[in-house]
Amino acid sequence: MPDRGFTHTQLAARAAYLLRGNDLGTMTSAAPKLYPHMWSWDAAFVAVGLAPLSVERAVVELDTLLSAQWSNGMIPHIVFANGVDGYFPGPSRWAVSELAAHAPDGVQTSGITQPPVHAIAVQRILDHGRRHGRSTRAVAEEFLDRRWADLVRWHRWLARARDLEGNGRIALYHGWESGMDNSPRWDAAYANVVPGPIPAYLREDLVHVSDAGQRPTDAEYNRYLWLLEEMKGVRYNDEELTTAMSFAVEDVFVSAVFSLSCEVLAVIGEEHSRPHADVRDLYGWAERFRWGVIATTDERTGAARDFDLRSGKWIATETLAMFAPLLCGGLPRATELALLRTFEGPKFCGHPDLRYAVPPSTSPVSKDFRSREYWRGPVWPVMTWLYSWAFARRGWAERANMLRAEGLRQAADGSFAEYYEPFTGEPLGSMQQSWTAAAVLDWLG
Ligand code: 9WN
Repeated sequence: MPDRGFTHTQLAARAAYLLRGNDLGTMTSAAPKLYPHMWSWDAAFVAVGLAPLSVERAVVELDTLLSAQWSNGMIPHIVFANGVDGYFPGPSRWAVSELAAHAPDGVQTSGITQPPVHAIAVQRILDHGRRHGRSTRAVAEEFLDRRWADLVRWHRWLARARDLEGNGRIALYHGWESGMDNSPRWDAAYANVVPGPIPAYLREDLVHVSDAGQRPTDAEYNRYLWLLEEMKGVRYNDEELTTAMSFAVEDVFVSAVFSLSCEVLAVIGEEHSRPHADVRDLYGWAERFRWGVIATTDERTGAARDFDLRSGKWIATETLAMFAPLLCGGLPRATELALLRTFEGPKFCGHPDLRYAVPPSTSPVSKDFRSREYWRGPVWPVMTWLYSWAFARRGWAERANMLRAEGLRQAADGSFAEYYEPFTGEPLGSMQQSWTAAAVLDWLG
């Protein structure tokens, strides 16, 4: 039972009501005001939350996202809702329809990507499909038939276009691609981005989040937008991006997510008699990226690191990314236990001043920690969900349940905030955030 606020029954009802409220028809906005469009990894988590309510509606969510897939295989990070303004940078700033050879017809998208968590949603849809009657199960399986090739194309694009060295790590050309936009992970790489002339702009995010201290700074935004200009300069061409971008990092968290998603999809493929060659490729990528992640780790602590491709330097931070190997596995047992101890110890979930025992985005003992600033410290409930889901999958039921219980205690305030202040539990950023509601629905489903 929650220690304050809503009961689980009330919370589940409110979460379902929230997703209904954010439903634009065939897509769910990531949040009603701040993010009035579909975001790629949000859509996957939203589908996880929709699946226990309606497998049919969860399928629609992923169908909408995949209908915006680029012809090279990339799933774009934003699919813009028709006729909806209110987010910057919008379609005209990205200009992908005019510039990018691979952009889809008839739908407006951004020109970058986001973490590949979609296989998890597919798995949840199939699971819930099995639990319901024959017709619901058929909806889930028909979805898999219809979209299998697109899902494999998406994974193949990541493995080919974003792992040029073949070292099992995904390269990113924008912090937004990591989903952890202003994490201290990217500070050094961004320090080397020198913005050139940027067309004038107005930040819409600050209209919706009145305390600017909870959002990235203007200096950060200038760099974010300069990177768009660099991409536009090469018409979003995959090959040219590799040299044109002044920001290029190997993201260890995304690489671990990719490894685990490849494995999830491979297992689904085997169970549903998908082409043998696809299943073989997926297992191959799962393995390659697992070792890519493990190669970044510290021998003693097991902590994983990102890599700055421009400066040629490792990036070691005390952030959620250091736990990447816990998602995909591969560490020697003793090292894995050491990393789990760090996750559960005073640097993260076990910090004595935390309101709830859930992992903050950046460790409160890190010099980079800021308790209210976006990805520099606050707790993101959807990340608690991801780690609890991954722990359950790895066979650590008790650890998974602990995260779930603490995540639900935090959510009992009913705000479904985008992120929370770790010590006070104050909800921050956007309220009514879809993926926060989705996490709660899965936990209570
Ligand atoms: C930029 C939608 C997205 C999330 C990201 C989160 C935030 C966007 C922004 O919101 O990013 O993509 O405008 O700040 O960092 O993870 O997908 O919820």
